[in-house]
Amino acid sequence: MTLLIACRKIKKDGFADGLRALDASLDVRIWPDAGDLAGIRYALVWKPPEGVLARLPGLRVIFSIGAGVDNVLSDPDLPDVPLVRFVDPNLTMRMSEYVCLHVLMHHRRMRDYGELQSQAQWKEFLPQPGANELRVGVMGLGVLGLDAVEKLRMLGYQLAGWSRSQKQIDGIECFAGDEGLKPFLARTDILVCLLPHTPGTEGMLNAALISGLAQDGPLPGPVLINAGRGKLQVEADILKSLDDGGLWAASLDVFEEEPLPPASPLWAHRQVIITPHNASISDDMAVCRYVANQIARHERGEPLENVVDLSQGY
Ligand code: NDP
Ligand code: OXD
Repeated sequence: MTLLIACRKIKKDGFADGLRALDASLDVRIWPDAGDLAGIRYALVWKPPEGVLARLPGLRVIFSIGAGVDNVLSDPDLPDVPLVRFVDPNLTMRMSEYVCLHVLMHHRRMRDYGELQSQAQWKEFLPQPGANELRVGVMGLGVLGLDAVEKLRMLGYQLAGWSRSQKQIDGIECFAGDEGLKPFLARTDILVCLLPHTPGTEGMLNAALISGLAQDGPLPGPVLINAGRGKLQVEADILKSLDDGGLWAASLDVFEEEPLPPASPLWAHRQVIITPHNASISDDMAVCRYVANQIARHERGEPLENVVDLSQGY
């Protein structure tokens, strides 16, 4: 059995070594040293070079190294075989850590205290409401969003979630679809985005959406936390909203263009926390175990897990 690793911009050797160690019968190749293309049955990809997958006539399954698959679906010549995305407890746990950390950073005003510390200023009192007075809204109630709301709930926040299909989750106010968006935003002080990038979500974190957020919350203004995808956000609108008070603060892990260009005004904005698309990075060995397990399932004739719905794009 042959598996091809076809990735741009990330190290591949760890995946190759890990897969070989887990399954000695697997012939692992790394693009462009692919050998005979006809024998390749599986592909493991992240931003695969366009057109490569279409050149593999025996391809049965594509595995995405990430939970998000926009980087694979953007290949105009993507072959018609199942695309399996990465779902893993370690990835989920780390995303929830990021979400809780950043909700707390803004709630407990750590940017402001950091600035006061840099001026050696002892100022005990900046208004900090209790978690139970703050309304957090999570966009995307999939694998990552559901875990994040569970963990935020333990901290005591008032929680709501928004997704494409209606959900029912104990203790979480659930909104869905276009009609649910307005009321969801109107009750949200801290907005967390864990949505995939699809034609339906592109550009939605824009001025219109920001202006729908609650303006009567206990913080100086609404907060945006985006760890979904950068193509959802309109950075010019976010900057403008930060400057005119439509937003009080933001944590951004993903950007319209990555790496975020040095000239972006987001870098220097006092109320913005920037992380370099590392809210939750897929662990190499966890990916290898996941892929080896899925291949074994497939070879036994069992259904693959976490197959992407190509009609929805996630
Ligand atoms: P899932 O596919 O499990 O969940 C996606 C959620 O988004 C679902 O609840 C879905 O609704 C909802 N959704 C999709 N489209 C729409 C829409 N048009 N309107 C409303 N809701 C919508 O994905 P995961 O939770 O596993 O991952 C989410 C995203 O997180 C990934 O696609 C990736 O972009 C990003 N990510 C970022 C990382 C980082 O380090 N920054 C790391 C890993 C992932 P429904 O439930 O109705 O289907
Ligand atoms: C992912 C990511 O989609 O790392 O897993 O962004």
